[in-house]
Amino acid sequence: MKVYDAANIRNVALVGHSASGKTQLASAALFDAGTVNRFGKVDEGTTITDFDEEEISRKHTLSAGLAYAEWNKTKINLIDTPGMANFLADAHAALRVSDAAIVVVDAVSGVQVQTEKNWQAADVLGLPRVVVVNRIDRERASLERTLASVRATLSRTVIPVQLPIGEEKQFRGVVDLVAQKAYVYQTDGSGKFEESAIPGDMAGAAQAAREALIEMVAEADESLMEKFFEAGTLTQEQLVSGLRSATIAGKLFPLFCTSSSLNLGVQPLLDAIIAYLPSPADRPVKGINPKTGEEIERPLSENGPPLAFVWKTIADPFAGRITLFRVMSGTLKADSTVHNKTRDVAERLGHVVLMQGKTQTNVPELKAGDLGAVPKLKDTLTNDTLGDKADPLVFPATKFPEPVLSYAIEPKSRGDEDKINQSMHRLEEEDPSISYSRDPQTKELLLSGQGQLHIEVTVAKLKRRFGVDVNLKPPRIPYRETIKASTEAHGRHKKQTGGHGQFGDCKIRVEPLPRGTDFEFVDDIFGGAIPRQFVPAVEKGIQDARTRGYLAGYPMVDFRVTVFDGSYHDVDSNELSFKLAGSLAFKDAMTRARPTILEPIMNVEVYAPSDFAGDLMGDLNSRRGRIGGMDTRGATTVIKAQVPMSEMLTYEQHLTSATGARGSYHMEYSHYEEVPAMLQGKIIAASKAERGVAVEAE
Ligand SMILES: Nc1nc2c(ncn2[C@@H]2O[C@H](COP(=O)(O)OP(=O)(O)OP(=O)(O)O)[C@@H](O)[C@H]2O)c(=O)[nH]1
Ligand SMILES: [Mg+2]
Repeated sequence: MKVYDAANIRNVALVGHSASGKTQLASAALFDAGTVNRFGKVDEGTTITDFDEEEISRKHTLSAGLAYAEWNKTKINLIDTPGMANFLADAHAALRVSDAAIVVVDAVSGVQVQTEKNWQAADVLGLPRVVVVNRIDRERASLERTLASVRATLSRTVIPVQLPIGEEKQFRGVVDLVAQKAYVYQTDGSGKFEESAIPGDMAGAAQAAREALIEMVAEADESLMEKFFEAGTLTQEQLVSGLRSATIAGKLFPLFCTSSSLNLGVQPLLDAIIAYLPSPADRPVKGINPKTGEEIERPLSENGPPLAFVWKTIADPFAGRITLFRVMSGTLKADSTVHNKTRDVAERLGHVVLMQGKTQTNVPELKAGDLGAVPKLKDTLTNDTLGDKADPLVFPATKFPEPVLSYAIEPKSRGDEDKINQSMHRLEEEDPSISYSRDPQTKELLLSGQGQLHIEVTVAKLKRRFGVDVNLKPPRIPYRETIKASTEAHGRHKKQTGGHGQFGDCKIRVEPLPRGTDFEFVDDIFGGAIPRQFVPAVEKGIQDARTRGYLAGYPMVDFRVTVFDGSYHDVDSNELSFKLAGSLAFKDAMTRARPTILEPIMNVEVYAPSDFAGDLMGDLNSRRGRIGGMDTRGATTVIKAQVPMSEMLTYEQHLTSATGARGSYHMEYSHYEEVPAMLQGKIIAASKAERGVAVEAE
């Protein structure tokens, strides 16, 4: 295996809405480049990048997959990313180590919600992009409509550099507006094509589209603009180099046409990746000095000590951890030691490998700009920086989304709990957007993630990879409790049994605080009414009581407790007594402080064809949602609303059936609000029933 210089590497992430054909496109590219000799199909479970059993059985990418192809002496690293909302975190992680994004759009559906999310993520990272309009062979496919949707939602400066020859069943190839040639394909998946002149019936359209392209390229650069005005056009060289610079600068987004399942139009896309997208050498290395917070920027260099950023970890039950990184600078060699700068430990690298999906190939070294992996690292995790101890530069961590939904899991067979803990820990390393913990109140094992599907997939991985079977219990809503009135209260613990007695006594004031402030404790004791050393015990008693809640066992938040008086006994007072006094005072306060239940409210965005807008809004209303706005983007309506989390648990199924799977949604936690009085009784009863069971089981 060759070692490639940065100038001969392209790192691109395939991003876009689910089912736009990213995995199929990666598969066609690998086949056309001769990397594999069989054209893998998503529908047959034979692609390189969807290798996980869960991905194969669900026919969706669930985790970013890395592969590479050599094309015209250039190594193209392709990262195939998930398009489903629950798994978007991995697409963002992939963009962090890419120099450009290939945004794949379905020629029938146009831009969909995850396409936009990925576009915005690429925007934030300043990544150049090309747009690929895929699935042009499908019924109702249209470049014109798709282009309109792309321009309305992504950017006005998306510009076709190809036109499709035929659409729907007649799709046969592409006209290249730069080379002014036609490529007409065989439709047997072989990827074979013939180069010819532009078909006569397309000459006019091709001419007009080329002129539009030339104008856009000229507009992106002042000196080209002058040349354009002088000559009325651009030379071929000016067009090609102008298009490249404008694309790299993020001013233009060239658009290509493909059918990845027919393997049609893929080689011109590979040519374009090399011609128009930046190599790692074209982009500076950017990091921070964590000690000073100062930003560090330097040109990429193949010399000097290695510097690498870990963007992903795979948890393999047999091989252990596989750590995927990008060499940001220098050369990373097998059999060497590097410093993990994030954790300040040395890491011994045994093998350095290339990843072709799940297949690892040993290489002696990887140069700056390249993507690869190391198996079996001891301490290194996703988001770590590896390199030279003396170099201050560290790469900022990719922010993974906080989990929005929790399910309780229970082992199917007793005694599996240790194994679950270990395996879940490994899966957490692989997927930082899940979290696993034990509920301190109910002692249940909680698995939290980005949505129901995310939880189900995680549980399926647990079973397939680690052989542990669990039951999923209904999701729990993280309710909270709070108070609505201020009051004073008194707690006294007194016990006289034989020798030593117990005595603690305190008076407290409780007051509501604004949402999100959690809890405050104020010590307002004067004159030693409670001796100093016992005040923390009072606080501890109140803390314990408030985490157990009052109405329904949910933690109480957003209030202040001031302890302002009390009394003690020289002999009988001790910590335990004051703790109990604190807890008694808390309970006494709750009888007058008007306790109530809070529920999490989600920010929800629903995307669907406009015909469904009315029904979907009605449904959100019936889920106690507040509609915040409505927006039309092409044929898609975006509804924004705030909806209680408890009402959204069944939304995925509802949206799918209501829109024939054409709608999608995104939600994230917003804030807590009081549960309407008429619903509180139900929550209290459910919680009591649940806790009753938990107590019995103990
Ligand atoms: N007709 C047609 N079908 C396609 C084309 N590309 C992909 N498909 C099919 O569309 C479905 C989805 O393709 P994938 O490649 O898995 O889509 P994806 O974008 O990777 O989807 P996620 O992994 O969920 O993000 C599969 O059934 C493919 O066979 C195409 O160009 N034409
Ligand atoms: Mg995929």
